[in-house]
Amino acid sequence: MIDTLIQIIKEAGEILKKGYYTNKEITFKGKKDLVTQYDIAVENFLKEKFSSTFKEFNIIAEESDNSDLEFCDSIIIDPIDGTTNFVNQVPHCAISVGVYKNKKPYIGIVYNPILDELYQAKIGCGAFCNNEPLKVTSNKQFKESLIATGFPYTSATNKNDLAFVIRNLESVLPQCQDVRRLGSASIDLCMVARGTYDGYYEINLKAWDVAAGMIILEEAGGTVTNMNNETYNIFGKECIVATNGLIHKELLSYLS
Ligand code: LIP
Repeated sequence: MIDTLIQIIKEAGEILKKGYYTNKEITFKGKKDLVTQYDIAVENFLKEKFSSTFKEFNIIAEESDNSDLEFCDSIIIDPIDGTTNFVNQVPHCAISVGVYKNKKPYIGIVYNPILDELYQAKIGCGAFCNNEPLKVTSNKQFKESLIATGFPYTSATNKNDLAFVIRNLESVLPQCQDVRRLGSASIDLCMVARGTYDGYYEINLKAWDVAAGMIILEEAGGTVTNMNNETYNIFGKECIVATNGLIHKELLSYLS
């Protein structure tokens, strides 16, 4: 299954790449939440190919109405994770595809066609970027850790969400090496997996932002939980905390 998925995702990457270098029609789903005709085109392409090839799976996708779908044997798609980057030609945007069987993680693929980086993992088989094995850092020192985060779109309209961002930046930033915000949750998780970042946290993510990246990170030896150090629910409105495992408890201790 994984080889066919990769082949289809690489074809979809050509649509993303074409859009990246041309003018886009932008519409707003929310005050900050953008969508372009390329998000729709990539999603439609993937849905058509996946539904004819993998008939036993239903497809949950960012730009679709998923209300009558039950999560079980599911392919979860974010056609362009990092749409604001895509619109502004910041080269951190990716097609994210997570495959779940009986609600359990099975395959994760995150493809950034601009940098031509394809991250992949299948449960029990390790994680790879362009076929090179991925491994989280072995850093135990929080003060030497590079931590990534994200700012939820809802911080424009919800004071509590904005307060969360500021409060936690105030508590994490002085304790670590530095903080990054690249604007694509799926890539952020892969960058913890490849050992670029030591940890990452963010609130209000959707299942399609994290479904694939979580599998890749866990297969690279990382740890993913919610803020209470419990199993992260991809459909819950929780804070995701994703690390190399070694700094996990310390990062959790700074978050509130
Ligand atoms: C985005 C993320 C980004 C996060 C935003 C949003 P989109 O996904 O990956 O990092 O901060 O809240 O969810 O909308 O570009 O697919």
